Amino acid sequence: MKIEKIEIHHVSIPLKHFFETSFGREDHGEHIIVKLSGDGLHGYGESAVSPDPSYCYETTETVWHVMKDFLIPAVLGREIDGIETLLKTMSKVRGHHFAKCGIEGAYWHLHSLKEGQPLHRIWGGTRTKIQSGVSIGIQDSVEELLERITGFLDQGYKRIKIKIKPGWDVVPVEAVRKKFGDIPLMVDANAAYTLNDLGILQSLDEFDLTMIEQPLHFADLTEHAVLQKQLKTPICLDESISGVRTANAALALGSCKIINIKPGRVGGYMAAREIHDICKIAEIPVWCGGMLEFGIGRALNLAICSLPNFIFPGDVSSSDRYFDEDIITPPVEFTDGELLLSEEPGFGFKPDDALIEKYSIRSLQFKN
Ligand code: OSB
Ligand code: MG
Repeated sequence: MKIEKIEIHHVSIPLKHFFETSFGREDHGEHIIVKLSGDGLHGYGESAVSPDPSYCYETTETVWHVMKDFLIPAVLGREIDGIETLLKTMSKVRGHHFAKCGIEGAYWHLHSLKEGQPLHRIWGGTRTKIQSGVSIGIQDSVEELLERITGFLDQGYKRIKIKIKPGWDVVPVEAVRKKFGDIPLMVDANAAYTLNDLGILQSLDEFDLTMIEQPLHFADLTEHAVLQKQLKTPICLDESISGVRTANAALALGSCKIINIKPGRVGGYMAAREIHDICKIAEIPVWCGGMLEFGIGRALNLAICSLPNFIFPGDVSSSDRYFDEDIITPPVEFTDGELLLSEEPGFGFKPDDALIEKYSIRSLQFKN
C-alpha cells in the first residue's frame, strides 16, 4: 500500500483534574495525532508524549520535529508492503520512540481497516475482556487522596495505583490500607528514590502492595536488581525499559519481576509485543501503562492488552477519567472496570476529524 497523504495535529485537551507525579504537575494533554491515508482509507495513531522532557527526553515539540523532518519524508509516497518495511524505513532515526509509535499506530489502524479485521485479532490477541486499574497522582492532602480513591472504587476500577515521592509515601499508603483494607494496591515512584532510601522502600514492604513501580533512576537496571533482592514486593519497571534490549537486560539481571509496557516508550506496538513475548517465556507478567492518552492511543493500548501475558489490569481507564470530551466516538467506557473489545475492523472506536480539529493548536498536511 502506498501512503499518499499524512496529516499531523498537535492536539491540546485540558485535563479534568491536574495530574501530579514525582517530576511535576500536568494540566493538559498535548499529544500529536497522525493520520495516514492510502487506498482510500485513513488510519490514526497518537504520540502520547508529555509536553516536558521529564518522563523521558521526548516532548510534544521533539515528536513534531522528528515526524516532520525525518519520519514523514521517509514514509510518504512509499510502497509499504508490511510492518517490516515500515519499521525499516523508520529505523534510520535513532530513538524517538513516541514519534515512531504515533506513525506505527496509524499504519496498524489503516492495515486493520484494509484487512477487515479487528486489530487485536491481527496482533494475535487471545483475550477480549480488558480490565482497568486507575493511576492517581500526588494530591494536596491525604483526605483528598482518600476521597478520589473512593470515587474510583465506586466506578469499579480493578486496582488503585498511587504516585509516591519522598515525603509522600508511607503515610498515604498506610492511610489507604487503613480505610480501604485489602484492595489491589500499588505505588509508582517515577524514579524518585535512591538506594539510600532503602529504609523507606522496605517499610513499604509491610503493606502487601501488588508491586512498586520504578523506584530508582530512570535508566538504571543494576541498582534495581540490588534492591529487588532486599524487597518482598515485586519491582515493576516503567522508565528503565526503553525498548526490547533493556527488557532483555532487565530479565538477565533480575532487575524486576513485572514490566509495565507502554507502546510509545518502547518504540511501538511490535516492540511492545516482542517484550510481551520474551517476558511470557521468562514468566514475567506484564501490563499496559498509560500516558494520559486521548482516545486513539487509548484504543490502541486496549488492543495490545488482548495479548495473553498482559496479566494485571492496565492504566487504560475510561476517557472520562481524564477528559470531558474525547476525540473518538464513542468515548472509551469501562463498566465495573471491564471493557469488551469490538470485533469490528479497526480499533473499535471512530476518530472524529471535527473534534481533532476543535482541539488542534497546529496541523500540517503532506501529500505525495
Ligand atoms: O509513570 O505511569 C507513569 C502518566 C504520565 C507519565 C507517566 C506515568 C503516567 C501515569 C498515568 O501513571 C497513566 C494513565 O492513566 O494514563
Ligand atoms: Mg510509571
